[in-house]
Amino acid sequence: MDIQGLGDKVVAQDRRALARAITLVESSRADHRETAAALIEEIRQKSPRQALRIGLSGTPGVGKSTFIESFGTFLTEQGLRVAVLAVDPSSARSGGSILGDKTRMERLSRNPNAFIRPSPSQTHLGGVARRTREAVALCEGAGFDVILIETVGVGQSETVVAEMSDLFILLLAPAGGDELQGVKRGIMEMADIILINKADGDLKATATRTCADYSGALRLLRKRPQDPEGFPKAMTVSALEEDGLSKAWEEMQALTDWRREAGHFAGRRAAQARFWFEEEVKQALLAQLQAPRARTAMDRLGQEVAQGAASPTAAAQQMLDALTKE
Ligand SMILES: Nc1nc2c(ncn2[C@@H]2O[C@H](COP(=O)(O)OP(=O)(O)OP(=O)(O)O)[C@@H](O)[C@H]2O)c(=O)[nH]1
Ligand SMILES: [Mg+2]
Repeated sequence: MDIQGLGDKVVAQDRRALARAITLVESSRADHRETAAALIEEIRQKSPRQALRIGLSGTPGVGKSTFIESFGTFLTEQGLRVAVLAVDPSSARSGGSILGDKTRMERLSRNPNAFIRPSPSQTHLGGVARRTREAVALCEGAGFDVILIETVGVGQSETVVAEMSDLFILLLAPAGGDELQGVKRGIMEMADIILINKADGDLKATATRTCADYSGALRLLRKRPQDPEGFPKAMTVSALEEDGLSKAWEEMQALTDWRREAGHFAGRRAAQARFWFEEEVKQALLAQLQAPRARTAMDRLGQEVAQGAASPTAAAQQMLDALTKE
């Protein structure tokens, strides 16, 4: 494969080349992995562009797709180029979440300044995380200004998305009653901005109340060094009526500008790069354990341990020695 040629095309904002490049990073074939790594490096050197990476999470039905459609369109109207990616560990659920509701993103998917890439049908979160992170790098190299990374709010995928985003947005629905919808504290602590969606029609008053509840809850959280006064904050929006979108964008920009000036933006990216480096090493080590020879050794040592012929510690040491010797 002509890596340089493909890299040139991606940097020149050729959409088909970008789609091909993403297909390459999605592949788990060893030779593809090598080519993909070379391609990413090639593009990184050709195009040191930086996009604003916005992670977006919310439970099924909260309006993520509708929000991405209207907010993405709004951003393109501001003259920005927008890429949409997804981390969906449960994509087996609907066979690729974004594709499943392409209809909800019809306008955006036809927009020449937007690029939507559905989640690949991989179930292993580690694989999806790597693929998305590399797709983010490719979209950045292709000069997108904003990259929206969507995830459905179940399980660990929020953490994965937060670890590859500059801003993390939590989308919530208006809720009656005084309980905070069982949103886990850990997830609230990751949020930079909470958007209460569906603040329209009959739901508007409830949305305003929910927003006040969350504003209160956010004030009770421990202050984070990466936040200026007033953040994290809760706001209401209506993705359907396209209301509150420019206000939300203003807040995102204000927060980003502040973080850039205070050094937190670069600091967070540096910490994330380090995190993913360590993650890659761990994944690679785990993969080594799956190799046939390693599995045979694991079985043999496992039996010895079970029969009392070796202690777990000693057997583990033998196993690690065998791995590093290979
Ligand atoms: N009233 C109102 N309804 C909305 C709004 N945003 C989304 N909806 C509706 O909520 C339903 C779910 O919206 P989606 O955008 O598909 O939600 P989602 O979070 O992408 O859902 P999953 O893909 O299943 O996780 C749809 O019927 C939307 O029309 C809004 O701002 N106001
Ligand atoms: Mg959706």
